[in-house]
Amino acid sequence: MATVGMSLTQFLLEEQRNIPESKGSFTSLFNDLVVAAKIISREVNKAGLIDILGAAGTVNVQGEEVQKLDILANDTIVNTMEHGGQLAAMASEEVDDFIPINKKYPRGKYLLLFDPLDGSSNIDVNISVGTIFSILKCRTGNDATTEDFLQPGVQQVCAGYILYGSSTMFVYSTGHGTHGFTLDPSVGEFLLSHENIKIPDDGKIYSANEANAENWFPGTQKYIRGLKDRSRGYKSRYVGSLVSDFHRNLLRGGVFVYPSDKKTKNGKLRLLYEANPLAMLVEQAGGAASTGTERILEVTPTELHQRTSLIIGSKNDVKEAEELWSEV
Ligand code: AHM
Ligand code: MG
Repeated sequence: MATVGMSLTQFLLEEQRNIPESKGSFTSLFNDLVVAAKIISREVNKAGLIDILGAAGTVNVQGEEVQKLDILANDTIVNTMEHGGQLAAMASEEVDDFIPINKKYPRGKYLLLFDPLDGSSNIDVNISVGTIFSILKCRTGNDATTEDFLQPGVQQVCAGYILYGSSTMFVYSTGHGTHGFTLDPSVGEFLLSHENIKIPDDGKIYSANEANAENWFPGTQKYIRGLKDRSRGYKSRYVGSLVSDFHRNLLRGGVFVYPSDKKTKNGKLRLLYEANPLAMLVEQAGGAASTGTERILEVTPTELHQRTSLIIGSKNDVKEAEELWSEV
């Protein structure tokens, strides 16, 4: 049992000491990520004060409007991470191809995949957004190709998110439980606030964009209709920032559903940057994540920007959804 208030760096060092083969390169990579998180947090917090709100005037590979803060968060991560010597390459939701490490810097064995600012369409209205990340080992050494990124989520060595909310939180897992840290601005450190998070097996919250209900397949419609049975006591909560909806459900219990439907055959959310990292975190907390028919972490990706149907949260809620999913 660690001490509440222990810093994220100390906590990780202790965790890594228990892994005999750990040589410190992961810890060093992780520390750079913590610095990037603090920089983005600072910028997000002053979003209303300086000229970083609004659209950048471009669209990303997904055809979505890019926000200025998306670019700022993306560049902060790339610039902070590329010179550490631990990464073979990176991949970002906002960048078409993978991002090689600048030749000026040494390369390492890890791959970093990230959604720099999830929920960024919410930023102009002061709603919580977040950064989601996933770390893999580059199986072919340090000369990465796209194929190296296409590993099922079970291969992740670490996953996490930083939530820029009423406080900034860093939640991560290296496969030894899911732990949460809160940024104490007075000392500039993430301090342990939520050790070994456990999601309740049954939730009372469901999160879905019900404006899409008309396009849902019958199984999804039946599942959500069932949750509306007043005797079951469910509430509907949907922020529209995946990290925020996920974080609330992780702590309180509940299920987040963004299914594939008649219009978006492959779903909306991205497997590598969003679904896989959150699936690792939820499983480490005792929950589950599914496409409706398959465990998210076992899906073998075929494309960097692959989308997926996602049902994620409390174990029994996800199970119930899976049972109804294929009904026609
Ligand atoms: P983003 O990564 O471009 O911000 O998009 C993902 C977001 C999620 O945060 C959120 O859960 C979802 O899109 C909301 O989609 P919708 O507006 O269709 O409900
Ligand atoms: Mg996103």
